[in-house]
Amino acid sequence: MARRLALLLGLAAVVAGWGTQSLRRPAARVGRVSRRVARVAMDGKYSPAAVNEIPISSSVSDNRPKKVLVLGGDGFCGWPTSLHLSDKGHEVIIVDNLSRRNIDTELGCSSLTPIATPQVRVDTWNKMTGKEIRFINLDLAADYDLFLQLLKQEKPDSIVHFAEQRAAPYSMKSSKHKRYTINNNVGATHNVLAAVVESGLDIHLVHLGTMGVYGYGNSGGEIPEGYIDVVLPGGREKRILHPAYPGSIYHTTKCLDALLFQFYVQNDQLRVTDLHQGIVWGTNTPQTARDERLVNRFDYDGDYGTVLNRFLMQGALGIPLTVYGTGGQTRALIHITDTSKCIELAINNPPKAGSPVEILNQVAETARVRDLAQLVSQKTGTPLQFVTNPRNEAAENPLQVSNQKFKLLGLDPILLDSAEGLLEEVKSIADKYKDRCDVSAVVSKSYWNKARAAAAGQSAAVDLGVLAQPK
Ligand code: NAD
Ligand code: USQ
Repeated sequence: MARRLALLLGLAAVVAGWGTQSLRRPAARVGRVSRRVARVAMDGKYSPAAVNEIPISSSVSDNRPKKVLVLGGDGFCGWPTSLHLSDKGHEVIIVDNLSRRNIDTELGCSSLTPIATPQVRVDTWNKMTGKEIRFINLDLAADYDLFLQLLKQEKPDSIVHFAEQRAAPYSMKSSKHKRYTINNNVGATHNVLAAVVESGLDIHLVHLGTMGVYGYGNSGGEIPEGYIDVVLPGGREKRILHPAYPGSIYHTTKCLDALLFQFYVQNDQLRVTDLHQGIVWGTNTPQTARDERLVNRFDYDGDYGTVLNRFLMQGALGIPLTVYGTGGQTRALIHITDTSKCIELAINNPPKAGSPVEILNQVAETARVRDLAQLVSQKTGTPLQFVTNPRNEAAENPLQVSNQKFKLLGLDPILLDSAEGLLEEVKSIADKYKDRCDVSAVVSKSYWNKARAAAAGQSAAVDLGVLAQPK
């Protein structure tokens, strides 16, 4: 009965025309040669204004092998990036407190793929390649003195900072989760900055931020890379950080991080690159695919699973595709292999000391959620299921994003249109490990506020009923 209802909902969506849009049609003009800059008029409102050429403002190309600390190197983005950097000849030291693995235990859910322990992962890679990745278990938000000691001892050229609680739904579950996310993320980032200053070393910090710091579609046009030119009251022109429009406590931590970077760069002339990354999809990279023990994490649950990977997993298992609201949310995407490549481009192009925080949009393209669902539905025959949105977000939004800086650095991003094989690969990984899937974990049980919880409560029985019966 519930399954039929889901099918009917899916069909209704298709009849309403939601499912028939081309995936590329709403996509941003990503990667144009110029970017549109918004100006704040005297009344404080944005209006699209001048077109402005912004090259990488201050970077110095430096392709020498480097010693790199990868903070959060046991995670979904950090692990493949560590392998990619090692593969390219950089010396990699992973720092991670395994909090993500502990959160799996808290949530009673684990990666769809069976990830090996950090020790097994690193040993496997080291034996296979003759290179050496080291692993250090350290809490960046708590173990300041140990981290400072590590910096002084190892003297890294670069730090890549992935080590934050990264799920928006997890950050909105309860006051406890909100407080943890703020304390962990802002605490870790500030400790890293303070330790770099105290060490006296010239270390380039590359941080993983998020597209969500900009909000989605609040720029009055294409989202520029970090900064926006405004005309202040009185007619004075100024370039400022793009205003922050976070949509969750998690996203708010990235906005707070951005202010910390701005302060430390100005006060201590640190070299900082902040990468505003879109939603990462995919699982394996050329390096993680080399051995089963190197397999990357695959989150599919309602808190940590991100939209396209969730849809591909749901499609593989015959679980109706959980489109929140109308699915009119447009978001930026990037494949995990490109994430690793972008990080290497970033560490090889550090900004000069004293120049503003270098901000790059780490995205390949944008797509609308219901179009992603439709794409997966066409591949798998699994219907869409429109469920009450647990999140407080715009039901429909356009999104245009500039990614010209990475393109200028040589990135040729993977696009969904030509990623048939990679989409198939994620689906086949989901299929391979489907016995590890806990279907009850698929539904999101995290609501942005009381009104969202109440609204979801009205339809929860239907949603749960459908998801309890995968084919
Ligand atoms: P993840 O949760 O898989 O990895 C984060 C890692 O950091 C985990 O291994 C965790 O144990 C570690 N960590 C967290 N707090 C720590 C602390 N205090 N001390 C030491 N280690 C700590 O997340 P991910 O998907 O790999 O994301 C990595 C970064 O990229 C995050 O900062 C995230 O905000 C950003 N990002 C991710 C995506 C995405 O789609 N996954 C998109 C945009 C940006
Ligand atoms: N969504 C669905 N159905 C689902 C899951 C999600 O419709 O089953 C919708 C959400 O409502 C949202 C969109 O898909 O509108 C994206 O959700 P998501 O969970 O894939 O991504 P998000 O919560 O934005 O967070 C992820 C990462 C985060 C990163 C961010 C980049 O978890 O670390 O910062 O993507 S961005 O979205 O560009 O800000």
